[in-house]
This record gives sequence, C-alpha cells and structure tokens, in this order.
Amino acid sequence: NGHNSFLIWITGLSGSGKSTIANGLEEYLHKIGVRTYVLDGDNIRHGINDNLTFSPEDRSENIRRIGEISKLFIDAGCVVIGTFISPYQKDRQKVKRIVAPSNFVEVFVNTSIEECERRDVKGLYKKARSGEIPNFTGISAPYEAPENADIEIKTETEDIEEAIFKIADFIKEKLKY
Ligand code: GGZ
Repeated sequence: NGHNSFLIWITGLSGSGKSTIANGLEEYLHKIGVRTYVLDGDNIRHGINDNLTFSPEDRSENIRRIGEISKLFIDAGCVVIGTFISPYQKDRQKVKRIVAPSNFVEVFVNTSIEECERRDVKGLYKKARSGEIPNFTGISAPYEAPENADIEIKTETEDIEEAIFKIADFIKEKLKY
C-alpha cells in the first residue's frame, strides 16, 4: 500500500498563494494515504538556513540546500512539497537535477505582481516600496517565471479546489509504483 516519492516544487512571488496551495494539497494527499513533508520558509529559513540573506548568492544557496534536503525526504519515502519563491531558473533546474528530473514536478503559482502587492497580506510590499526591505522579489529583485512548468495556477481566476485538482490529476500516475 505504498506510493512513489518525489518533489512537488511550488514557485511564485511572495503572497502569490504558494502556502495556501501547499497546505490544501497536503490535506488532500493525507486523505488518500500519501506521506508528505512540506518544506517552507518557516522550517528552513528559520532553521538550517538561518545564516542566509536574500542576496542572489544566498538565495541560490538556500535553494540548493533545499534540493539536497528534499532528496533525503524522498529517500525516506515522502512526497515533498517545497514552497519557495526560487526566483532563478538555474536554481530550480539545479533542484531538478539534485532530486533527479523524474522526481521533480514544477508548479508555477502565476499571480501577477500587481495582485500580490494589492493583497499585501503581510505588509511586506509596503515595506519594500518604502525601502525598509531591500532586494524584494518583484519590486527591487528579479523573478524569472518558469517557461515550462508542469502545472500553472492562476489564483486570480482559479479557486483553491481547482488548483489542487490540477496538481492531483498530474501526479496520480506518478504516485503509483
Ligand atoms: C523576498 C522576502 C524578502 C525579500 C523577506 N524578498 O511572503 P513571505 O515573506 O512569508 O515569503 C517570503 C520569504 C521568501 O523566502 P524564500 O526562501 O522563499 O526566498 S528565495 O526562494 O528567494 O530564497 C517573504 C520573506 O521571505 N522575505 N525578505 N527581500 N521575500
């Protein structure tokens, strides 16, 4: 009654809705008996990566380490859900190589910068505009959108159920072994 293990990588701007999708997806996977582990800013940037900043170099190192950690959780039999801005294409490609290409599912949460800033759930965009937070993705630091994501979610027009259904449908064959 086991399942295959792989990494579901959720990329998008701050406030795009990555965590909401990750949490909904995890709840769905638990219902169908899949072991999961969510890697996010809370358990990574406050822990093993608490020595890293938001410089381009440190963001790359952040994502590289998360790739290595994901590989360990995959070996341990988990479906890993990683939710990080991961603004650089080359870093996402590196994660894909680290876990093996067949173990990497890329989900692009395509919420426009205008909408993320309008929502400003945590007030970070306001702080980025005032200069209180430098190098803020989408405002004063780049975001390279994926060109060939496996799944694209548009939170401005799709609800959470639709988003989870799309991911669930894409991974259903991958879960089988
Ligand atoms: C972007 C920042 C920054 C800067 C702090 N730029 O919405 P949040 O708060 O909870 O999620 C953001 C989180 C991004 O961390 P990641 O590890 O996902 O970034 S990366 O993949 O680029 O390494 C935001 C907060 O950290 N945050 N400063 N300058 N987001």
